[in-house]
Amino acid sequence: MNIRNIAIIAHVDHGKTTLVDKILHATKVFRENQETGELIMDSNDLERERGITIFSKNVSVTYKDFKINVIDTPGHSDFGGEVERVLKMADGVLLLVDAFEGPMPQTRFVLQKALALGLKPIVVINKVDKPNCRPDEVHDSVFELFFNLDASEEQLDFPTFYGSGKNGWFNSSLTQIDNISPLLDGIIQYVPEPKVNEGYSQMQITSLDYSSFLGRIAVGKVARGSLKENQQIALMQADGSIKKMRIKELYVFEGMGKKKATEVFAGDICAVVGLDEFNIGDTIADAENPEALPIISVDEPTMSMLFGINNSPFFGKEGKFVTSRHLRDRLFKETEKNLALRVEDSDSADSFLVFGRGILHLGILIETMRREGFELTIGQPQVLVKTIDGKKHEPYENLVVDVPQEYSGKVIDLVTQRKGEMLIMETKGEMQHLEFEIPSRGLIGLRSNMLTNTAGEAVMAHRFIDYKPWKGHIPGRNNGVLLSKTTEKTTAYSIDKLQDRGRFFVDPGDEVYAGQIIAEHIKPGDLVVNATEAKKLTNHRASGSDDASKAAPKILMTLEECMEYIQQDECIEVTPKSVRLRKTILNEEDRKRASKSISQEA
Ligand SMILES: Nc1nc2c(ncn2[C@@H]2O[C@H](COP(=O)(O)OP(=O)(O)OP(=O)(O)O)[C@@H](O)[C@H]2O)c(=O)[nH]1
Ligand SMILES: [Mg+2]
Repeated sequence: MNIRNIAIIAHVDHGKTTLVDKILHATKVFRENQETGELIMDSNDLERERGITIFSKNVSVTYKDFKINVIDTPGHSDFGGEVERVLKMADGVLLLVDAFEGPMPQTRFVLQKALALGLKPIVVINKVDKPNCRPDEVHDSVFELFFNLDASEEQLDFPTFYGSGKNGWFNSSLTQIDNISPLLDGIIQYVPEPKVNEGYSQMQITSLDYSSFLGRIAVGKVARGSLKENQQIALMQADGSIKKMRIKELYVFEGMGKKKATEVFAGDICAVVGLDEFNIGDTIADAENPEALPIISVDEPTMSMLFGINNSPFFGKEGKFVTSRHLRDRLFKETEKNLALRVEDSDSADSFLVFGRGILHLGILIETMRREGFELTIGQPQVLVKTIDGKKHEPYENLVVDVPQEYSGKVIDLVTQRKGEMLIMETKGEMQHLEFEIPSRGLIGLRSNMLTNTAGEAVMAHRFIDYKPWKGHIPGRNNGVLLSKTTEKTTAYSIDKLQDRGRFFVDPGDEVYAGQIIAEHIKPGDLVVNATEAKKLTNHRASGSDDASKAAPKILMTLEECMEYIQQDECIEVTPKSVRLRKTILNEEDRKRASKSISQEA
């Protein structure tokens, strides 16, 4: 059977998963009338809640005697390393670009990777149903991007399709139709068939799947020869070691699932069951004539956080896994599949340094662990500095902000305060398009500030560029916090009284502890307050009105917002049920002493 292997790549939210959904429908993967719902591909709980793709996924459809293996990839920049790896399974890519937004930082990154692998992209200008979209202009800027990324003549001559994944059509022109057949025909026509090399078995493991029945499953494209059920193979690892083992079962992708196979030939994407211990990047090779494929290089981490056991007074109340042993085992296990993650022991036996690609990358791990029943203490995210030629260097990123004209001044101010430099400013429809270069440090906490300052209208995206010289002091949070003086239940009475002091993170009736951050102070500087006082009882009780709280509803922050919010001397307590902000040193006296000794050192 003829095979086509394509990966769908794009900036976050440009519509990759929606397109995969439409491909599944168009090729009748589902029974007639089968209830499927939206974005069935984002199947993981966290993906559904956040509306983003975290893990790349394989599906396979049949169209006109062709088997098309489709790989959906995540668009968020923290998962760029994952995209880079799975591109190794593809012989072509669909580069999706939003017809309004045009190429964004991650468009550039994924395209660059695809071009470097010699793939010839098909460009899909998506979302042409959006009002004010500019498909022709976007097409021109995509061409310019190819050109700037040194695309070859052949790559520059890319085919373009236009349409709307949401409305279920794609065409080679802007003429609206009612299906996606032109795009499917385009895939068959423009994506080359996979190279089929004869010879001894060879497959590089480029991704990983889990099954509760089968355990860890190795996924990759068979590069040479074939793989057979029960075959004796050599697993060749990055450190040069070679382990002999046997393939228990083989699967190929079919629809959204997998189908058992006895032999899988070069060119097809295959899932291997029964390998004891393997890592992504390992080569499955012929047992007698083992030859490894080149090692996959992975993006270096740019950020670190301290993960510790929960040492708050509420320790152990809500979680199942609370010891440093649990924590350590879980973190090291994660590094087996989470390639961009690194874990190191710290000076303390109760905490570990976890290195990742960004706030979201680490946030997803914390959220996953909390759902598994872990309790943790998380420290402030730190960017990784490097010494290059004897000088301190830090990661820099490209930051793109699209914002209505009237707010552009504010955005520029905000980014400049954080040591960003503006590179580009241009008008895009009714929006102002701004591009900056900014130290990654400056990005931490920027998003929420940006949204408050632009009435929620700013759309921002950023992407790591390189390490560059240290840019000096960047101001942290402006406001101080209100800290609880006591360990008790907060009362409506106290919180009411403190309304003009700060904006609360807790509701009346919540249990709090001394040293917990319960509100943002309206001014700089921290304040220890009593939020747990009960109202003095009097004989005269105004009927009813006493209990009615006038307190504003508490501010809800996501885990990632909390990660960006806290300062050096603060941390986050994460349990399956709660996320609490706190000072690292809970006792007021100890805290004062510590901050004194720090300011003396400085
Ligand atoms: N107007 C419009 N919206 C679309 C279209 N295609 C997708 N969307 C919407 O855009 C949002 C993102 O779509 P997804 O398919 O999840 O985007 P994605 O590229 O997979 O996003 P990530 O996996 O997070 O990178 C969803 O709200 C979709 O409904 C389209 O053609 N037109
Ligand atoms: Mg997606």
